[in-house]
Amino acid sequence: NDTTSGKSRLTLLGLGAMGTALARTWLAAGHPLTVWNRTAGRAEPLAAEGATVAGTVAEAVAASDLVVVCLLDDASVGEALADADLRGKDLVNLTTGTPAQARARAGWAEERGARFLDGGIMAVPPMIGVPETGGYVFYSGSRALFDAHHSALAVPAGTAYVGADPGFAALHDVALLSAMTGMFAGLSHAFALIRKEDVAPGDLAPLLVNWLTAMAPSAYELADQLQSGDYAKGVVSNLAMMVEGNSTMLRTAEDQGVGAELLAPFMALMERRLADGRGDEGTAGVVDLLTR
Ligand code: FVH
Repeated sequence: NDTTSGKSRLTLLGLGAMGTALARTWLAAGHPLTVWNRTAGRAEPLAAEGATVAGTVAEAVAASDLVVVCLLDDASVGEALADADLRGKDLVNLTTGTPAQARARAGWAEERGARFLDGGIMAVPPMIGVPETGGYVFYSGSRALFDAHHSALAVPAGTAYVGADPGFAALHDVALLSAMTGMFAGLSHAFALIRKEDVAPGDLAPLLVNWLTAMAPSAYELADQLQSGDYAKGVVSNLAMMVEGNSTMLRTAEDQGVGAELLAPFMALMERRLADGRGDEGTAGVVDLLTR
């Protein structure tokens, strides 16, 4: 802890859009903050706001026990910290990566004498420091590190510790991002369907939001089926009915001059499961087909 402010001192490496947003929240909360960025000019506004700017990574790492890294990707983390002395440090990596990269980075940090915590940020920069937006960070790895620094880690966004396995934060992060990607694909297809019609995208948007919000709790139904092994449990709309509906969606796409490439892969998996005689189930069987 800093003796004057009572707030813990920390170092942040990386002042891109996300790093800068994080830095501002720690400064605003009174945490003594040392920052470093590869392109030094990006640190200047933060110096004016009270950050100490380190000229080198070594200097930045030496300044604090808690070192937070928010760089472009895992390779840039390895590059930036290649020669840093991490002995006795608590390293928190908020750089997006795969679970395998996080596990390897944890081993790498521990070999260098540091405790390691990985983080997956479920927020975009404008959500940082604005609790009402609901942004938060998944953390996994050293529980002792998470507990020791929780008050500082909780400043930019909410925190959710998801386990000692350092890969779990990235796993949860990527699972949520993958679901979001499916939603973006569905939205793209829906807007393409109305593109040449007298329907304003702005009029369709609230209908899409309401419909997707109403359908989102199906995640609970899927989870219950996957956990129980009973893929027909509680099914209201079964696969046989849904595959029939798919042909209407595909015919409409064709009539509207819209490509089916976003819908087709998922529909093909539903048809395979139906062909296996699973017409009374929902879509849980697709998860089995995807699992290699
Ligand atoms: N921005 C977002 O919406 C998302 C939200 C969810 C989480 N992501 C992840 O956060 C990491 C950082 O993202 P960012 O938005 O800050 O990214 P940039 O603005 O592009 O800044 C990149 C920083 O990384 C530095 N950098 C790149 N390569 C190296 C390297 N080899 N050695 C040292 N530093 C490097 C770069 O430095 P510079 O270009 O200014 O010199 C920036 O500081 C990221 O994992 C997102 O996926 C953000």
